[in-house]
Amino acid sequence: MTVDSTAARKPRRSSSKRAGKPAASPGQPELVQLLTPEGVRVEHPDYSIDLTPEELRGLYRDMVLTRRFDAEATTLQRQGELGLWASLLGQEAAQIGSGRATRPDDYVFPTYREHGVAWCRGVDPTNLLGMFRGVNHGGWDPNENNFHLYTIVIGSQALHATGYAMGVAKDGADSAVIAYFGDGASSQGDVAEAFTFSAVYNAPVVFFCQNNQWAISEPTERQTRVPLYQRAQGYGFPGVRVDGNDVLAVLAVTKAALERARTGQGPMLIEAFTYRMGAHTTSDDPTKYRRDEEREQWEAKDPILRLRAYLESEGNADETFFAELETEADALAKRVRDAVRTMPDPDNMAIFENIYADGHALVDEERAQFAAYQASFAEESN
Ligand SMILES: Cc1ncc(C[n+]2csc(CCOP(=O)(O)OP(=O)(O)O)c2C)c(N)n1
Ligand SMILES: [Mg+2]
Repeated sequence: MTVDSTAARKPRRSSSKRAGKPAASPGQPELVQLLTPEGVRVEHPDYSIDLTPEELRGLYRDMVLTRRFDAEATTLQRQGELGLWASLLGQEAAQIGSGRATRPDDYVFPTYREHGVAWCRGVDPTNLLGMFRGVNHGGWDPNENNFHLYTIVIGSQALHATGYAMGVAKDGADSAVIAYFGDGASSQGDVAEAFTFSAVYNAPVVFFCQNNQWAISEPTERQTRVPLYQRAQGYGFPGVRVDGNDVLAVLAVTKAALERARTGQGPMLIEAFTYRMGAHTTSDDPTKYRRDEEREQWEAKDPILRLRAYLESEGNADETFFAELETEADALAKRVRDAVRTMPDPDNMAIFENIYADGHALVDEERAQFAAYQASFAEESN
């Protein structure tokens, strides 16, 4: 799906600000919302935000470029250039809103799907692709942008983030840490342990759970009998559910949570209620376990469409802006394609590097075995 074809819809209602109770789906608890799916600006008693037209356009640009990058990566996988890709389609607001809430000195622990957060942290998108092409184990220096390497072991980064945050507190620094994980990860012991430790040590960490409704083929009702954000209460820190497709609400809520952490008020859990519009990864076929109607319902809540509707109805972005952004997205897509196709293959022996800081006898033995194995091919061909 290209950005422009999805973003062309017009707002369905006037966008004048109105105060009122935030919307909730039937049978679901209320969630923090500042922009309705129709692009109408609403107020929330606990969370407010006041952005300039330029800042609003900036958030829109971030989401459009991230979606385009993601679409390009999916296509590259289909063309055999990547081994695998985990798409963020539908989760742009959750990631851009929270990513833009962080300060450069904050530290971010992502899963494998946080391409939008990486974008906000300043990690070059092409660097995200090396691991998925199988030419490196990460592709960026975590300390350059305070953005840790992608973590595949579900939930483990919640503990890494908690330990890091405890260190931040011991250093007396006023930065915060944010850990991303999914609804499925919330069932992991590591996440429960992270909640316990962070609460007891009052660690400056924000737990950002993107509830995208699915953990591969398992729906959220297989993970929990209570709304996920309510779990925080049992550990002794606040939890909040935010409309994860509303970039303004996510930004406001995450800023507040990070500020709490920075000012010594301890951890907080944010449940960003969103939807994984695509497959779990390119190896997955969601038509085997979920209905098209479900996806269609969520398409009506598209994070990019609603911000576009708001920008247009307020006269804060014109056709030139949207056209230039499309050109910029095309250029980004081309840059990504060119970068992937020209990524050098790693040296065969590189796999033995960076395992132990000071080396290890077993690794040395394996390296020697592998070198001999490779040399045997040269002998055969002689
Ligand atoms: C410890 C561990 N168990 C199982 C897996 C296999 N696995 C990969 S992704 C995934 C589902 C994760 O779902 P969720 O946390 O909701 O994140 P999402 O993929 O939806 O963003 C599982 C079970 C894994 N990577 N690590
Ligand atoms: Mg999930």
